[in-house]
This record gives sequence, C-alpha cells and structure tokens, in this order.
Amino acid sequence: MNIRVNLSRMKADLEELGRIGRDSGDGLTRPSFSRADLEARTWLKGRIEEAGLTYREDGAGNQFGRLEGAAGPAAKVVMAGSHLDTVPNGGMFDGAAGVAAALECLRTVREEGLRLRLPLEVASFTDEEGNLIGDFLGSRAFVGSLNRDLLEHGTTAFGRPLADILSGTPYTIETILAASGQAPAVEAFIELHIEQGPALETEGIPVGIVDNINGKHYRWCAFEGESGHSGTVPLELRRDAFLGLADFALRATRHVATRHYGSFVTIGKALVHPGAFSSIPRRADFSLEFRSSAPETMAALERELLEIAGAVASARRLKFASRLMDKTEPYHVPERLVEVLAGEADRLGFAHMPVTSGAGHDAQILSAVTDAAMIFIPSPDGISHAPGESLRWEDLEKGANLLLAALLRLAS
Ligand code: HGY
Ligand code: MN
Ligand code: MN
Repeated sequence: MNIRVNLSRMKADLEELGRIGRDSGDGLTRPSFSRADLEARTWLKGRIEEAGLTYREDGAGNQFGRLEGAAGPAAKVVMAGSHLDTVPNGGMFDGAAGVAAALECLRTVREEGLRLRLPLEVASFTDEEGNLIGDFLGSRAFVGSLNRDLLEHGTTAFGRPLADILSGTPYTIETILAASGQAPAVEAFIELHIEQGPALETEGIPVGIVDNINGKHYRWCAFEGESGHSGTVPLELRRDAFLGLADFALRATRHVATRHYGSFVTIGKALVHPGAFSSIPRRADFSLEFRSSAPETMAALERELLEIAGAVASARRLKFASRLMDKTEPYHVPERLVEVLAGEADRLGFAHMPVTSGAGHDAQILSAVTDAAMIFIPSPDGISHAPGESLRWEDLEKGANLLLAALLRLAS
C-alpha cells in the first residue's frame, strides 16, 4: 500500500497545539492537569472525534482514539502516540509531534477506507515529564506499575499532594490505580519523537531507529553541616554544606566522564539553607540524576556516586543523606520491531541509523506490557526542553510516513 500522510494537516495541528500553554518566556508550560493541559486535552478530544475515531479516556486521563479492525474489538491493538504535557518553558514538539503523527496516521487509514486486521489506537499519556509524582504517571498507570503509597503521600513538583492537583478533574488516586484494568491488550506500541540530541543532525540522517532507551535514576540528596557568621568563623573551622555539594558535583562529574564515558550525571536543582549572604550554609539539598544504557552501569553508578558523597561528607565533617525519587530501567528494543522499521524505511527510501535514546519515553514504560519501539526525527542544534526546540517539517513527514507504514504492516 502506498498511502501517505497529509503534512499540511499535521503542521496545522502542531501549530494550533503550539499556541496552547504559551508562557512569558516564549516557550510552552503545559504540565498535566494545568489549565493549559486541560485545554490541550479538549483540543485533542475534538481532533480525534473529527477524525471519525472512537474517543475514550482511562482513569489516569490517558486519551485514546480508536479505529476498529476486522478481527473485532477483543483483538490486540496496535498503538502509536506520545504525550502532550511539557516541562516548564519547554518546546512545542516534545511529545506533541508523536501524538500529531499518530493521529494523522489513523486519520489517513480511515480516509483511505482501509480495513486492517487489528485495531489501531492513537494514545496521549498523562504526565510523561514528571511534574506530578515521578515521571510517566499516565503510562505507568496504563501498565499497572504505580505505587499507591507514593501517589497518596508523595509531593508533586508544585509542592502540593497529587490529590490536590487532581481536585477539579474527573480523576482521583483510585481512578488512576484502576486505569490498568481498563487497558486493552497491545500487540505493539510505536512512538515517534524528536531526538532531543545532536546525533541525527550531526550525521545528516532524517530518521533514527531507536535501539536502546537509557535508564534513569533520580535521588533527592542533602549535605548537612553547621551554620555560622561568614565574617568570624575561620575557613578551616567551617562545616560548609555548600562546599560539600560543590566538591561532590565536580568529583561525581569527573568520575562518570572518565570511568563511565557515555553515561550521564546531572545536578539540576539545588537549595542552600539558610540562604543568607552572611551565613555559612548549614544545609544543601539537591537533585542527583544519572542515566545509562546498561543495567550493570546503572548499579555501578548508584554504588560509586553514593561512595563519593560519603567520602566528601567525612572529609568535610558533614552528614550526607539521600532518598530515591524515581528510576527506570534501560530498555533494549526488540529486534522484530527494529527490523519492521528498518525494512519499511528502506522500502520508502529513507536514510536511517540506529540511535540510543538518552531521554526517557513512554515507550520504555509500555515495554512492560508489549513490544515497544521508537522513531526519532532530528532536533536542529540538538535543542529540546527549551523554547528553541524545533524540527524540520520534511523530517516529520518522513517519520510519520514510516510510522504509517509500520502500523499498516503490524496491523495487517
Ligand atoms: O526525563 C526524561 O528523559 C523525559 O524527558 N521525561
Ligand atoms: Mn517526550
Ligand atoms: Mn521531555
């Protein structure tokens, strides 16, 4: 079958969606269940219904559009999609490109009057970005891997409990936990996404076929020392928590760069107490995030980075404590899907290359219940999670046509 997506329709969808949640920093701030997100949800529901697909939501607010297949409603579904939520001051294509491409594929199949063997679904998952409780709230709800205790007692990025954020929406912790019971059996899941890194752009290749998705480990940590007057306590007598953090940050980065090249470590958030210019920092709270594509490297990084923190604490007469906030395992994409995507890309005449995803994605979570794969398209200048995030429309068209070809093959 030689059917193709309609780029101008996808472009119009993304431009319209890109106006929902505009912030003062010329980016998009559309965290799940915010006013902007609720507006985007309404927009997506309308587009799904206009496309003649059957709309549904589950208890976690995950949104779906369905096109029935000849094998009937109980058959396994071939699913494609991503997420509509964004990081604060993010870009307009992270997640949205995958939802728009999946919607366009199903719209095209329906318009062509094709009756495939298996049903197709477009999916948009709640809170991929982790503004609520850990990353991937929606896709974790879908696969049934959520922790009730965390949902009830965890604190969201807004400093408020989840139940607070949910008030005023049709969802509760109970409906979120019940979402997996509503999930259909899935034959395969494919997510189109911007690469968010420089690999495809550097090689000048329009399509990436993801072979691995890095695991991520995220802890909230603290060094504890002793406050004092910045003008009277001699340097050699201080127990300065900020210096502990600074020392750890440099040693941890050097360690990962030299002993685990290709893995990542980031301290993205730090709070110094009491935070006065004339007080020696008594406490430094900070986020510690590390990522790698190998499970054994993730285990080594956890052990070694905590050892470094302990060594810094004892050298500086500080206390160190940390707690796990969230973690995902590295994911290796099954050969059968890599072969489908590579075969269809060859048939379409698209140059492609294997890419490891440094970013986490819903596909990684869906892999708990089905085979999941990803199609990457280039991120000009490798920019993402920032207002400058962009894509080239001709690359999106290639990626979406590859997605369409893969869906037709998997559902036939
Ligand atoms: O953190 C991640 O990699 C994803 O963007 N949530
Ligand atoms: Mn994303
Ligand atoms: Mn993201």
